[in-house]
Amino acid sequence: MHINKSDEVKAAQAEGVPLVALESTIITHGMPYPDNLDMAQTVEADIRERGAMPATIAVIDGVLHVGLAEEQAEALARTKGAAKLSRADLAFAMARGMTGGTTVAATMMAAHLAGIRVFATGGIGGVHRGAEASFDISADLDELARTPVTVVCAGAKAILDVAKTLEVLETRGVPVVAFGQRAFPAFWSRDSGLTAPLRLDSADEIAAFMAARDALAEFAHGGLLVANPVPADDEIPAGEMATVIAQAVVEAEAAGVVGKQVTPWLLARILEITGGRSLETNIALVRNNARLAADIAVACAAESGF
Ligand code: PSU
Ligand code: MN
Repeated sequence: MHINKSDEVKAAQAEGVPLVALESTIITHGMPYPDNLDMAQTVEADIRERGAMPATIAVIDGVLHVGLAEEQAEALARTKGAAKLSRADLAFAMARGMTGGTTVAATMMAAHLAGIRVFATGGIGGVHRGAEASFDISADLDELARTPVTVVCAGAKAILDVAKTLEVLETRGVPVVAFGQRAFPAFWSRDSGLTAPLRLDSADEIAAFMAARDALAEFAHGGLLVANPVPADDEIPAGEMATVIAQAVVEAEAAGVVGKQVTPWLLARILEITGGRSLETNIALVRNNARLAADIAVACAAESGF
């Protein structure tokens, strides 16, 4: 079998317990060991605490897992040389018996296949700075346009061109909702300096929006992006991040980093430059997103009368 749901995920679906999908590139490529494992376990616990069931998605030895057992999560967090699997790579990894973390795009595909509507991550991929020359635009954006899953993130990573990322999302018809504020957040910072197109203030409001979108499902509408600002106590203000990011981006270019390596390389370099502070913020924002995603999944279940 190429696809495997964990027993816990199967039981949750049989009993109507709301589910929240989690990605795994953040485990394999987004953070160093053992912080990655710690983060993965804490985030799963956060979701359970809010009355939902986590389903971490990853490919292990060619099997697409929806829901990981503890030993599997631990092994994945320790794996050196795991692949980074986006839409284009998912079936290839399954055919070739590979092990890898799924990006936002591939996790959305797997979540939709498994009947999971809500997914929490850190920050989505987007339009890279200099994309007018490199054409480097994350497959996450196209996936959001096409696959009906609600993705809770802390905005686009500030290593990107956030304004162009919002433009592409608008062109592709993806609703972008800032949670509890007007500003579109920028991952480590609460405010990117740009206003989000839409704003909602509670999980119930988001669930109601999702239900209204379901009424238009015939038009094959895709995903919904919820941008949840990092808690104020954990943020690194945009002004401070700007110099760090600018330095990392220049260094990446000088080192000739391209393609899939760009995002992991920049995250790792920013961690070094900030002396680990960016990692603390990254963990805090993922936890914050997991809690909101769980609240949304619970609100959706109430809305649909479970
Ligand atoms: N959020 C994080 N850390 C990460 C990522 C998101 O806090 O490492 C990953 C996600 O899996 C996202 C990917 O899909 O970075 C984007 O990569 P790219 O720009 O190559 O599409
Ligand atoms: Mn890319």
